[in-house]
Amino acid sequence: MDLLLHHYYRSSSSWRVRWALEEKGLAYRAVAVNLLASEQRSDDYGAVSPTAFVPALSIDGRTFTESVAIIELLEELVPTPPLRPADLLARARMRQLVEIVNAGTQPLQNLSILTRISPDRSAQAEWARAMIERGLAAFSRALGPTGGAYCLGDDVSMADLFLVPQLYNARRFEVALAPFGRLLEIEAACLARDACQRAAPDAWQP
Ligand SMILES: N[C@@H](CCC(=O)N[C@@H](CS)C(=O)NCC(=O)O)C(=O)O
Repeated sequence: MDLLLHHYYRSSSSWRVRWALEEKGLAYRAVAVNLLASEQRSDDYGAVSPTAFVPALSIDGRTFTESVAIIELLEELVPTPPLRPADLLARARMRQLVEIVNAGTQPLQNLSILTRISPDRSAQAEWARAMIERGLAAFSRALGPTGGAYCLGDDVSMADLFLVPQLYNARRFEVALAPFGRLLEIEAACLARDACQRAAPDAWQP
């Protein structure tokens, strides 16, 4: 399988996909799209992605965007190790957690939204902080009391792949994380994984 990833090192959605690729031990080529230089809105990248967002993953020449769709496709193409629980109710809980980040948190603090909220950087940051705090609180409530190192027990899952990059964004926007102790424990367990570290922004910083 020939895999080509368009991504940005600091993009949380890109980290999700890099991490899935690493967990599955898949080799891939990567092309950096510099969001701060607005490369996502270039004609060249417009030919890759219909949304002008990263990530985009090309699999044998066919390109897919949206990290949920990409990771679910990888899961179907390469089922082991699994990133979704087999139990259907646990899988639904996982999707709920994924969407709290994917639909309910990250889009509201995305660069293209922040610049429309206000031209003022501190007003943008204040908005982003409020949205992230709200999202993490919802994630914590949805998680409930869990056993095991990860969101859904002893096995890493897509829920973790969405949580940890969102916590990274939370720090960038100086969200107070003390109320989210359980999430920080899960994050520490995830960051101890080689696959997570290989996918992390630090490993890709130009
Ligand atoms: N739901 C999309 C979100 C993609 C997204 O928002 N990507 C951000 C970086 S994390 C982006 O490209 N932002 C560029 C912009 O806002 O112009 C996914 O999961 O792939």
